[in-house]
Amino acid sequence: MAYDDSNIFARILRGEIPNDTVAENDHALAFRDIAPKAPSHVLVIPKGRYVAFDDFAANASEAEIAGFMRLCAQVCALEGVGLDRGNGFRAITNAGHDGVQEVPHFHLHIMGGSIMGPMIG
Ligand code: IU
Repeated sequence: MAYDDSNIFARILRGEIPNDTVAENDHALAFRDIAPKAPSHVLVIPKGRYVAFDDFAANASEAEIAGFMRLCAQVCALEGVGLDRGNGFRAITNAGHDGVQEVPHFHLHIMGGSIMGPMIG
């Protein structure tokens, strides 16, 4: 699937749409999900043009992958985000049709602040 530059996260990265940023580095941006499914729900996205997890994992540079993962770690540890309580969290990514991915720019959901429900549903 070709990358679509009109997707909402591409527009957020271009500064066309506001977002509630919690952390950022050269390669990735973390912001609060607009419709949280947990008390704390943050999305981490690469700044590069990657459609989904498999595209990112196959094609991103080592620096992009490291930058993305380090930002995830930062989000989990940040005070005020709600994931740093020592109680754990869930990190998932939806990919493509069967994964019910709504926004075609790779993103990791990091959710916590309460016990998560079943994975399938
Ligand atoms: P998905 O993995 O592509 O299904 O999830 C997309 C998420 O993006 C979903 O949780 C939405 O609430 C979230 N989101 C957002 O944070 N800001 C937006 O403007 C839009 C969707 I559209």
